[in-house]
Amino acid sequence: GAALLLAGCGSGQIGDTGNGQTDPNNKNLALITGMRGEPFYVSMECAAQQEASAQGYQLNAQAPEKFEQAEQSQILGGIVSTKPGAVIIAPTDDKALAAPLQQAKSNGIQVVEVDTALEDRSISVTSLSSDNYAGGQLAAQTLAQLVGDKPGSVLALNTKAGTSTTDARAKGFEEEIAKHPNLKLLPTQYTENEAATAAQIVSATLAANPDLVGVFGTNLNTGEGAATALFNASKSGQVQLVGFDASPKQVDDLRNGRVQALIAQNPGKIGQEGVKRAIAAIKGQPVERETKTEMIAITKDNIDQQAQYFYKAHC
Ligand code: T6T
Repeated sequence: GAALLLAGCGSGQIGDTGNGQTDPNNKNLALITGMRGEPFYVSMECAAQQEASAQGYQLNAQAPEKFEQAEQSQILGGIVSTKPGAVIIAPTDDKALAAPLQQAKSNGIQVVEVDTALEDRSISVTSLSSDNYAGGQLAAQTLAQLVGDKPGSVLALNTKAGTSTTDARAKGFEEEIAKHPNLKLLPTQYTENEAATAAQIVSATLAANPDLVGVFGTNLNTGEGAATALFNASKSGQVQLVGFDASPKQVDDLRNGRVQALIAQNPGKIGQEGVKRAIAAIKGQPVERETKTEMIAITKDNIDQQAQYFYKAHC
């Protein structure tokens, strides 16, 4: 492996520009989100498009059909061959996307991470996301407050192992729940980012643990699936459900009592800032290495004041 890599170095690999330099006048940007048509990424993309056109840049936005690294890598490969000045990307796996993104970088393409990030911090020029660990802690505090002193079991639903954001949320949640002795944390389970899988896991957990008092869904699909399962078991409002994100369905579920709290992110801000950073990086200007955008806990009590945090299903 190593010898092959060395042999290929600087000697005209596919798509190689030869010098690894970014043309400061390149006006083409690419945005690769984690999944097509999903409101978190739709909100990010709408804001990114707006910022790009305001600054006179073209933004080519693409996404895999599912939150899936193989398809995302393929899309990235296609985009690298079009030589944009920067690729703004939400990597769907914190390791698998490292090699193709390193390849992009070697081709003179600035890499900007939005939402998710690689474990290897040396490839991107900047990373923008919520403070996901803190978001998990906030979810645990919110859940503990909703449950009160009642003793019982609590379940966290993660998505896919290797997703930087939801891994950090699950960790923050687990470490914070440990501070509440009345709450017994069940082993965290993975939904593969499928609502139906989340629903199955919640149904099975209810059957096996009649003392279940709380569930945390670490992202949109996972929380939506958990809400469905609790509703079908007539447990809405008895088992407290804290979700992450604020899709139209999640907001409806909060209003109609199928969900008790949502930790909302600001995907529009991430998309807009991502474009600004990408443009600055193309021009060779300094950019902040890492920035955390705000989150907020939305409950029935404050929902009417938080409409600016609701995600969009389309621009
Ligand atoms: O929660 C967001 C995002 O932050 C996460 O990285 C992946 O899932 C979402 O896109 C929601 O589906």
